[in-house]
Amino acid sequence: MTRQGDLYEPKPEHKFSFGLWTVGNRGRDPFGDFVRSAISPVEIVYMLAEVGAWGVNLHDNDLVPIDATCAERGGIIRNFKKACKESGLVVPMATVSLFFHPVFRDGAFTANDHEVRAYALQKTMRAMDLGAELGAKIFVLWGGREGVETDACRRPDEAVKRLRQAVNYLCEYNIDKKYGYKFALEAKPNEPRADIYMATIGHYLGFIPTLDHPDMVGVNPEFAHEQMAGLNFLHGVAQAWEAGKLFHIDLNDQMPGRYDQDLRFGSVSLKSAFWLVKFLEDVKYEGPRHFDAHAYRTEDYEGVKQFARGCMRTYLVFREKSRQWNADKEIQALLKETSVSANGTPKPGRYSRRQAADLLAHHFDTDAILKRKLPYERLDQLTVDILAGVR
Ligand code: GCO
Ligand code: MN
Ligand code: MN
Repeated sequence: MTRQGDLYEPKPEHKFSFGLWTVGNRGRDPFGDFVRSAISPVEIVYMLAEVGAWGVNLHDNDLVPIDATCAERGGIIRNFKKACKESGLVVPMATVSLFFHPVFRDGAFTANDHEVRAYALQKTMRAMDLGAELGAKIFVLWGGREGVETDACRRPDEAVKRLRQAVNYLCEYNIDKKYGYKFALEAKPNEPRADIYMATIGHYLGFIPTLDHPDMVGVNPEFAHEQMAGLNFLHGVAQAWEAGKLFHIDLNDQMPGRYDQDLRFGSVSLKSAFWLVKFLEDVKYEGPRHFDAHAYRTEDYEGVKQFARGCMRTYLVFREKSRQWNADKEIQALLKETSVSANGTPKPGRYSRRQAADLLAHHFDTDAILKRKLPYERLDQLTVDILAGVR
């Protein structure tokens, strides 16, 4: 194998994971039926091992059918654990489906019907039991149905209160059971509801400090979700990181202004995907790199493997490109050039009266400041050259 080939080969230390629902996606959409036959969770585990993934994530009902008996549940878990052990895959994250069953048509934790809210909590606690049994340490909560088609349904601040109560309750359960989970809250602006509460990463970053156990709770940003809202994904991720809240990440791709596409990572937004990978590598993010995406509806399972390999390969290609970017002498010189300032300029740090007085008294030569160069055109073109492989 060539050295380059090796660089782009997924390894366990890269922490690439896929949900059972991602490679197991059978291509049904609102307009057409399944195009791929069903494959079992055990088969998915072996497929993921074959393509070189490190981890497999799941919703409770991806593994255990919602109507399974206790005995069936036990057998399913045993077989799944065995497959994971044999293939060397780990289960880093577990989650709960609070969106598929029709009972959640008006939401789960925020539903108006008290019984639905209680059922949602029970279902989540059981999903936490399942995840803990499989060794998961991250529990994702995505409130796909926590939203509205019309705001006549309820006051949105009431929804926030109900959500807070539910997350607080689950944190207590986590403590009580000594599961050691970190909860990662996943935002999305719409789909399946017309509007989903907690539309963006930022909404959740504002919500988390209002919880009883804020340290236990962070976010699970998803590329496509911020893209659907027309936002800069990297900026949301960076703010989560800076706040110590980047507990998990969902990587995929999405054309802005379209339906929820869940495309192969890096397949559309090459440059944004590059900046993201560069950020995660630069800050040494150590969590899973989870691909929450699925193959085109045109593919069979060979195509699904190509899809999965493609997600990981693109990540690793951009990781190398970001090393090249960081090592590029011209890029580094340009970066240095953009952050110089004249000697004798007051450098406001921590506030003091004395320092504030200096700053107030200082004369700024704005003409001189304006003469300094900000060569971002060149910097960006160098980035494009690197990505295009001509540098
Ligand atoms: C979506 C979401 C889901 C969640 C998953 C984990 O748009 O459907 O991204 O795939 O990530 O349910 O809770
Ligand atoms: Mn999604
Ligand atoms: Mn997701």
